[in-house]
Amino acid sequence: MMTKRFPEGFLWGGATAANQLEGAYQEGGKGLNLADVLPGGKARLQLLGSTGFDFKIDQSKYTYPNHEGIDFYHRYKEDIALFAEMGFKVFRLSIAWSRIFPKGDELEPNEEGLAFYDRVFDELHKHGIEPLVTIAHYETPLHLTKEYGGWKNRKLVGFFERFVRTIFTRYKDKVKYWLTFNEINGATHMPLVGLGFSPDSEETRLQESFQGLHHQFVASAQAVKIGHEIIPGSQIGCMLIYAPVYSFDSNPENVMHAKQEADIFNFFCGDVQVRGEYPYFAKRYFKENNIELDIQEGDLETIKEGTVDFISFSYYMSRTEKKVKTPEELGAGNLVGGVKNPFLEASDWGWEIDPVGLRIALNELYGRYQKPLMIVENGLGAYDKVEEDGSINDDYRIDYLREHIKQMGEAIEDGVDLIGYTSWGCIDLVSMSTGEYSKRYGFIYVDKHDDGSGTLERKPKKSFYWYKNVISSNGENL
Ligand code: BGP
Repeated sequence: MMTKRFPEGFLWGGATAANQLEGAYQEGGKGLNLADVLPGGKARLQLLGSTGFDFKIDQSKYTYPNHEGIDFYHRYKEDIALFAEMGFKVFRLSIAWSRIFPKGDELEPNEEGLAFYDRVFDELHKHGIEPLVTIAHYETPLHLTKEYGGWKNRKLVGFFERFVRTIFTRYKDKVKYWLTFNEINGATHMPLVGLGFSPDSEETRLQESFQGLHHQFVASAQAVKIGHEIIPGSQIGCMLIYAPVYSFDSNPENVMHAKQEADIFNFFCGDVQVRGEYPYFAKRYFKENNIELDIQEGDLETIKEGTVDFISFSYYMSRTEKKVKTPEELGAGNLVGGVKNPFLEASDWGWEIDPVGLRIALNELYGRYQKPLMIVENGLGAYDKVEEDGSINDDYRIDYLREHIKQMGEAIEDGVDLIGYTSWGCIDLVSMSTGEYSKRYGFIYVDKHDDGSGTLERKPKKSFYWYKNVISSNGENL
């Protein structure tokens, strides 16, 4: 299919996060972080939204796949060479905060950690691949969680500032594109990974989460300001988890409910980070949910001064909402909530597949903010099978990606300024929500399994060659 829609210089690539691929969780002076205490398997899903988690590692009961990841820490050269073979223009990775500041509150950084990312960035540049760095991707140093209560505590703003100053200064000649907090608006759903704490109770969840978010808004705005000072020409973005919200039907009550859910979930954080102000609907929402924020002098000015240069987001699914849900409908929707959409099929993990929703997302975001957009996560988590001849024929993944990329082309024709696309988990890695290896997203297969077995050998899947062709034709050959 010929589209000719993608602009010259479009940033095609893939996305990852340190905790899901590096492994080497105690090497190079790294301290423990939040991901290191998350068990593998379905037990994790319950934990993510739970209250009162104790942050202990119990190897007699659970496995901890993030400890080994896919050993990118030692194999990054091989992996980057494979990304280069696909023609990646950009590679999204995160810097594990606890490699740089093992406890998070030290005054001096850990040189071994800094040197590791130097090697990775140098390797990327050797292959002409631009790094896109997430500063915080669900990796709060564990000490900051245990000692300070995570992002609820104002002190983290200062610790984070030291972290960003350190990495901006160190990598100023190597990294131009930065993202502050991964999926910042997922925080109220999953405070554990987003904010580095487990709420005291259901009653206090929103109060604690929005206070934590306020601290992240200030920290993010400070990071934008500092980044622009230290790295002239740097592009610093926010990162949202975006799921367009549909009304289940044309009942105005449901339409209004869907709109309010969209406001709170999709736009709240974006409004703060892009427009530099709390949204107009925040006041009533805070009042009705008994949320009282401790906002200190200068915070609102900082937020106003530190607005982002572009908006990045993850897109996996849409969400269908109804004001009153029957018991059968409750929990029948996606990870992000809602009810089942009768028009959509779902992945093996129940995530509804909705390519048109991506065009809607792009139009909604661009319509509201008029800032360049980048899709920094999208993809299909699926079970893959290695055939007897060693091939992996992941046509389902190709179909999924093709349909989403077509809708990106449509959105560009609609007038949306889309600058890049990094598909999630370009190499198989540990799943965030379920801690499984078997939920695979990659163009590159990694021989590693949920029971811990496997050689870690890398192997291109059929989608590897397909994506290579997509990139070399700048999105024309789908
Ligand atoms: C996003 C996270 C990623 C990632 C992805 C896929 O929410 O930013 O870290 O893993 O979702 O989710 P999962 O790994 O649970 O399939």
